Amino acid sequence: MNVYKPNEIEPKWQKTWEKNEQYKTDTSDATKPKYYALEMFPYPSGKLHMGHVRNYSIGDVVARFKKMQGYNVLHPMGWDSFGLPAENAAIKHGIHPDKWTMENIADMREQLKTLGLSFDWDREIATSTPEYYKFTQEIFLKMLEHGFAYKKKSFVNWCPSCETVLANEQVVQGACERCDSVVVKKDLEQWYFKTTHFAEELLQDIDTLDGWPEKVKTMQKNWIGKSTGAEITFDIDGSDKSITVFTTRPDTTYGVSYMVLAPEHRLVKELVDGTEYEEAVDTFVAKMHTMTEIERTSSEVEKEGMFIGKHVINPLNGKKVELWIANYVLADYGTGAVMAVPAHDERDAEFATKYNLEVVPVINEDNIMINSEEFDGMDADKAFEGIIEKIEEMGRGKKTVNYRLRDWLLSRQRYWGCPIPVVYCEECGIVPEKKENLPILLPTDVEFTGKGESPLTTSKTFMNATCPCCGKSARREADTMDTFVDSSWYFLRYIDPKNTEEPFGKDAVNNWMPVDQYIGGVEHAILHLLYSRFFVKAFNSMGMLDFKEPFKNLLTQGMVLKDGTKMSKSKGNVVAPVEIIEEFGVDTARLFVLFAAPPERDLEWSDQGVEGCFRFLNRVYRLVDELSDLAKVEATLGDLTKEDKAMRYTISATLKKVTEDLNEKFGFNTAISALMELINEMYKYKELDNRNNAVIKEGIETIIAILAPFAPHMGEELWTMVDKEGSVFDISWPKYDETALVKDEVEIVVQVNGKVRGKLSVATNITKDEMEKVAMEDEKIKALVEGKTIVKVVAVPKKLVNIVVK
Ligand code: ANZ
Ligand code: ZN
Repeated sequence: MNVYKPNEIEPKWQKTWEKNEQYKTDTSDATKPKYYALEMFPYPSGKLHMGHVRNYSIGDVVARFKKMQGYNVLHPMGWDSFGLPAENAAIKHGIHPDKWTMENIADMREQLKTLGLSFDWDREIATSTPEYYKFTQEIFLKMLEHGFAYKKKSFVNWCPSCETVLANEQVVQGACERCDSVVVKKDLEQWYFKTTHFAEELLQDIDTLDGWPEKVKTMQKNWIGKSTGAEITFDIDGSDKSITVFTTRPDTTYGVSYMVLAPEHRLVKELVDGTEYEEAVDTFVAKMHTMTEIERTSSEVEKEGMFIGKHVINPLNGKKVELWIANYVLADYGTGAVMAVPAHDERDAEFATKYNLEVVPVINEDNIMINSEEFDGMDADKAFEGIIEKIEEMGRGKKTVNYRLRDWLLSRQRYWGCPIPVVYCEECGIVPEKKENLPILLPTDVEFTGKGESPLTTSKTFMNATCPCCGKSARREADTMDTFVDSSWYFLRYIDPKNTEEPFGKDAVNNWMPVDQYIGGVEHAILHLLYSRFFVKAFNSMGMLDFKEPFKNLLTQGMVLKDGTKMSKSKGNVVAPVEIIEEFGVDTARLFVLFAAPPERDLEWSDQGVEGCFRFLNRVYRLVDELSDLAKVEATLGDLTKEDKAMRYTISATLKKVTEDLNEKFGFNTAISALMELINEMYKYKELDNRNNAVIKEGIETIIAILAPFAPHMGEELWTMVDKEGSVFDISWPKYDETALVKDEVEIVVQVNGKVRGKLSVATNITKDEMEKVAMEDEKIKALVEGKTIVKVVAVPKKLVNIVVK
């Protein structure tokens, strides 16, 4: 008798796989259909956590299952290795970010390898290596060339603690996503990607993503936030200047009783300069900069504003109304200006009440226009179109759509990111680096103080550059790219990781994209997924590839919780994967995270659950060990007893269920519980005196194949225990025997006056009459109906017979 020793068999199989290059993918092999399985690559923090174990275990089952189903599977892994923690380590411990990062990668790679994942390590990439960021820079230059990257000055989100700007997407409820500090607005010149160029496509194409969770699609739609309305231009009284507003309610234009500019609106300063309002406006604007967007627009917060001494003229009725600035109007939405209609807008109403401003209703309760000149009496919906037409005829505006989506602010005042490959030349202005000069390497003579400007400005070797255009000395761009730039194209690089000429070969990515299954945390539902979709659309429009969406199917896995909250260092409720692996082996850890909850749900950690999985694996091991001699020899089915048929039914039904669960809906937990039942049935069946060797063999082989994707080390071990050659992952996923699924007997229920009185086994194909006859002949039923009048008998095939008596 052998004993299950995961600590012996797991390292053994990992070595064998590595030696045999078991998971190396030949992407040029077109004899099999392709399958690209991808898990979001990790930031190399140095420590593997349970979230990783869950994410990669899910992906590994998918990859192994698809391989066994005959696909050419690509399953790569790499590192999202630029980022702030490395720089903070440099500031704190004086260790260079590159060294810190590379050591962490080495550590984490070793930890990942103990999980027995089927990654093709030959394709490993790290975004902080010059081999990779050379192409991130090349992509930036391409974007610049095509007008998809540009520089502009505007009010941007500034995190005072990280001392860097943040993209809108990185501000969560007015706070820095990373450090939680309150984000303030700063007027700075920054680099942007033109995500808004694809706003409509990004929105429309969401409907093609059938394999994405609805909730993620909704989040993306809301983030893009399309609203339809009009832009209307109001002249400023006594000036040649005008102000354009964006409104979703052109039908209310006759009801405008004042206008509001965002305090940061470019015109404000100009309009009040040298007037009696100047000082008060400056104070007000300064105060606004200390408030977050959330604070400013929250319905809880009191509306606040001031008149700035000017009036604007309503183009429709010539009415002069006051011009105000207020906290509730944002600079970067629409045009940063609002035509206020307190009769029909709640925010305006609140403001008008506070400051005693006029309220002019223009639509009555029946949705009919009033106080609107020639539109009076018209349905408001019709007036919506009518007023837009009139404004367009007058040349005072147009129908327009507005998106909440902003361009992606990509520059960061950080060191540990991809340098932006441009220089500033006094003669030539902003000049892109020449492609042959890439990569622009990060310098090593940098001081990390955590204060002030971008650390790159402290490096003389870096800052002093030559203008690629005129050859004179120039200053290099000191900002680096947001790390989301790195992760917006890594899935393409995996397909062609050794390409030294270009980021990726066009044919290669056309053949292998989209990713068939992408798996990662729901926290990336907006940022990373939207940016990656934008990159693919930009690449497509630049002719670099032919498809439009990167990820065909998306699974967003839930969190790993302990005692009801997310495992985290700060809460002190972390279970380290290594502890579990040392005690029970990695197959147990994998089985637990796959079994304890459906993948998209949160998973509550349970020590008993882990022990249960360990016991289950032991039970499988003992079963196979005991029956291995039988499973080794050839046998024929021959005549089958009722028990043989029942066992074969369970084997095939389990296989069918597991296949369906894995194919369609990530039913890992239900697949595993079906396997558990099969094991129970096998334990009973093997005790029979007249057990059939061929059935035993079929059962054992099926069990091993089903178990293998979940517990791959044990799968391989059991496979050799039954004398099979080669890897269990080189076999085809077994096909279930349809004929075994046809039961020739079913159990039916017999009722008397609706009460269940007995169960009978009958042939599946008997008629209703025969069913009734069998029921009436049953001894127990006979006794129950004796001496009574039979009113009627109802038979439902394969289900029941009901006898009504009086
Ligand atoms: C007049 C009006 C009348 C409005 C009415 C609404 C109701 P969504 O749907 O989110 O796109 N708005 C425009 N720009 C703004 C800004 N920068 N900051 C704050 N509010 C702004 O909202 C569009 C509406 O929000 C616009 O339509 C405008 O107010 C306001 F009965 O114009 B409305
Ligand atoms: Zn120059």
